[in-house]
Amino acid sequence: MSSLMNGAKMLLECLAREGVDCFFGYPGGVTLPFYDALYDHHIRHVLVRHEENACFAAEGYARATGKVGVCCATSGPGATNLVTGLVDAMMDSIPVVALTGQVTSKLIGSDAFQEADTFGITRSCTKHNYLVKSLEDLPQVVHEAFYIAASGRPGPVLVDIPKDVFQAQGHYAPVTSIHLPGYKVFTEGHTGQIRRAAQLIWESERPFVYAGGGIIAANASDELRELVERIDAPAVTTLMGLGGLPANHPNFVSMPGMHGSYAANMGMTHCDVLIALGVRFDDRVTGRLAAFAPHAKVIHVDIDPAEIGKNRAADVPIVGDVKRVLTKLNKVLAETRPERKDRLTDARQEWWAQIRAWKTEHPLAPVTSDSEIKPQHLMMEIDRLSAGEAIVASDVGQHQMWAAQFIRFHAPRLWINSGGLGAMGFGLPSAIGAQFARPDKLVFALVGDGGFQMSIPELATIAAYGLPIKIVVMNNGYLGMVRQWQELFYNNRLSAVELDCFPDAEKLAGAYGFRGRTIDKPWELAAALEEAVREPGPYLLNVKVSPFENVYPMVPAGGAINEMVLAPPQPVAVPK
Ligand SMILES: Cc1ncc(C[n+]2csc(CCOP(=O)(O)OP(=O)(O)O)c2C)c(N)n1
Repeated sequence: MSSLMNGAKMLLECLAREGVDCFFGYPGGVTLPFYDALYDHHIRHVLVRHEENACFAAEGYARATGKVGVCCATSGPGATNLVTGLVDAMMDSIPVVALTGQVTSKLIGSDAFQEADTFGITRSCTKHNYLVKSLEDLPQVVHEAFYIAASGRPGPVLVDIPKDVFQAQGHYAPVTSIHLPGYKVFTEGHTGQIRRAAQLIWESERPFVYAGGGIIAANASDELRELVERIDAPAVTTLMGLGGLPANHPNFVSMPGMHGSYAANMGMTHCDVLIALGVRFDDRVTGRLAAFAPHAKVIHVDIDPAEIGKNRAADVPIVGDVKRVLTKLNKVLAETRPERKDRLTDARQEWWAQIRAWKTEHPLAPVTSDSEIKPQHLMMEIDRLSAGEAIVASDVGQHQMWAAQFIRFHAPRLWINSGGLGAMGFGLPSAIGAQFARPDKLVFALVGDGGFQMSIPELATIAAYGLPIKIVVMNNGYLGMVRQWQELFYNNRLSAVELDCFPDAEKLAGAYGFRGRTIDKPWELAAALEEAVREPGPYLLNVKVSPFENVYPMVPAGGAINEMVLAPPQPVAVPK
């Protein structure tokens, strides 16, 4: 039997047994006993400057490693500040355990100081949540929370712990098994459906692979690569799936969807078999659903049965872990590979010729200027310096889309962004989490001038821990993505989008004790980024880019994905 300990120490014991090496949080009244126990514990606590950023940092850690990210907040305002991060983790299926303090059990429901109904508030934005009723329940609950967060379709789990539970004394009894009736994870995939999928693939003239964040979550990149090579199909990876197939792989087309490439969207539209792997047919990918992949039979593999048929009916539905399903599918494909001397061979060659033609007709073309820094130019320079290997944690907006288009990722877990929720303020704190998770990696925090100002307090965290993050602000002086929509769809009536005050980057960084600089000339860009990368510590590079550049291609809201606007309208030449 273990020694007598209080709930706070017991919680730390549980975290240690779950392999937690660091977590992100902010203390308060009811978590005092926990922070007291932490005082001489080996697990590293990272003090962020806002609880929302604790959750985003935990996500950054989880996204960079695949391990569960952990964050912690006090009751009331601390807990409610976590909500955006929890929704974000829920939307993107990121394994996070959030620990919150709660007022003493006997005060619950009395409108006590800093009481909030955290359990009720977070019910719909967590995969599961708990209010711990007694110390005896604590270890079981915490280990269950980690199990639920990481298993099946990953997601956030919140554990709300009243102050008296932290203070109560008891013995830690190791939890040897997790038994959750009603929580079933189907990992294997139906053998018959896998065989049907293989048959459909071999009969297909125009197969197309549509791979998403599920590939990253399931660590299924190798299996995905084997599949595309085995069937020699073109493949796209979604915003959430970038890096799931190396960007320099010959079968990789690019990202599909609202700001996807012409070839990716045309491939989706004209394929006859769509192999959808760990995706959820998000509206930003499908555009108008009725017009999405109209000729395709759909094979849909997902661990979450609720995703199958949610937006698009599947002809071959396969519920399972995409890694295990692909392992089996690859085996069946190897066994059933037909001898090919028929019309299918010609059809497949024509399909590849068509894909290549689409790629060359409308490539994601580099855009540069002699007088101003084009956003695309900035992304191409980051791409050059990262060489497919750096972590890029992005915020939300135009810069995020240009980054997704132009920065190439050669491995999973390098591209970190808020996909489903699109939460501004995500970039900087998620970079912090990623840098703690991967101290060996070059980490860029790529942010807009809007999102940067939402998370600016975290400069203190970066400075305090000396994190060598390269903060690159793509500064267009506007809430760029909203300005783009106002220009294109609201007669250019720019309403509340101008960011007319931005701090001096050198002074701002200097105030925190690290280096910063502003540039606005294209010839300064390469050297300035190189200088930032060479700097052993953090660096803030404020890059002033053309203010009115728009992201293209663009599928207008409600449009079909083959109805892309490829470039800005050209001015009509007036005859002399
Ligand atoms: C928390 C939050 N508030 C508002 C929005 C709506 N929104 C989406 S993109 C965007 C503009 C972002 O501007 P900026 O950070 O400067 O990046 P840019 O688009 O210029 O690259 C806004 C306001 C959001 N996504 N998240």
